Amino acid sequence: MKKSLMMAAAVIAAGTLTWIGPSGAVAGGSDRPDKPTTVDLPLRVLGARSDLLVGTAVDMSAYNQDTPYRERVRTDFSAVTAENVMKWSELEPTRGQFNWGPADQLVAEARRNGQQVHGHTLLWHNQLPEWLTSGVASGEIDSAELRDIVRDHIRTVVGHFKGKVRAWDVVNEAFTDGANPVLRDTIFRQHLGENYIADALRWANQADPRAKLFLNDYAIDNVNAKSTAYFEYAKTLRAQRVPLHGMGFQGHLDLQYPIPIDANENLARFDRLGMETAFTEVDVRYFLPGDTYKTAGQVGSFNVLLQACLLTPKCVMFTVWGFTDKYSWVPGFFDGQGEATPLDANLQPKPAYRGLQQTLALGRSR
Ligand code: 9MR
Repeated sequence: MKKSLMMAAAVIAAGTLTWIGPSGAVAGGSDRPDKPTTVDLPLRVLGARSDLLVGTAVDMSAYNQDTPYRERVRTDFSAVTAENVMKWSELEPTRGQFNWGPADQLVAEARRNGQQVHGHTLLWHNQLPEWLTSGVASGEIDSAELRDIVRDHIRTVVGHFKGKVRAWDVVNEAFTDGANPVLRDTIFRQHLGENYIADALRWANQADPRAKLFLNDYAIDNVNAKSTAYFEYAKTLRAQRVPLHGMGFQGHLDLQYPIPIDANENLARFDRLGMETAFTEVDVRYFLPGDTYKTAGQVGSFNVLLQACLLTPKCVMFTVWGFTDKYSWVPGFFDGQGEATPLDANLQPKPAYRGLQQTLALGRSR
């Protein structure tokens, strides 16, 4: 008989039911908790134990018409990102006429709910106002004028939300994909020159010196050519004392591609540069219908990114790009794909949500 079994047998023979484990520890003693740890708590509560903001993108039309949706935003999340209402086309649909309403509402309610706001986004080649793109295309807006317009846009928007937005995605999706990523050939690069990102970061920093300034992109969750291009770029900008404080990894995963198992190593190198890191737009899509394999893949994929964040000391936020399948952007953009978020279309938790709770409950490694 093994020694541990002999010990247990001896205790039972002596008339007690106390279990003495192989290490000699007594159940209920200091190295085994009396009660199982409760993990069925709101994500924001579990994240707070690790100083981690748990965020979601917010769809403001859903927010204003769907009470259970609005309640979930409040109870489960400690950070919010506007899914659309802070983009240029939404904020300034007509030149010089600002539509602050929906973004102001989001910011005010976040403050009331004790949530941080992640600002998304100042410069992006998509969702630009028509007056801007057509003006540049026709030559009516020349390079010098575009520079003034971009500078004023950044100053106006960052200034408007000064002190209320924790961090800004200053430039979104600035690099191309493929084996040799380069700065994307956007109207900003064409007309403001190679240094437009440094200029944008400086303008944003002047408008709100306390806001953390991020670059943000997709397909950079693991170590690859594109994330390495960002790493080198960030190193160069920071060596030039350009105010770049953080790197945002969107985390739009798709189960047909390899899982980014080395996301932790990828984040670690940015962390070593002294930068904040964050997952800013996480979702995990697959081809419908779902099955148990896909469910398992989704649980694992969400967790690989969350674990990478918890393993990275300055990973400040883990944000999902929508928390319910009811309003996700995925089915509208990818034919036949969906179910990419942690709650189903009835706002009921899926296994992916339970997995996030469990990983958050484990906390950061020390
Ligand atoms: O989720 C957003 C969707 O509602 C918009 O129609 C779309 C327009 O381009 O943008 C989506 O959000 C994107 C985000 O702003 C940047 N990264 C990719 C996101 C998904 O496309």
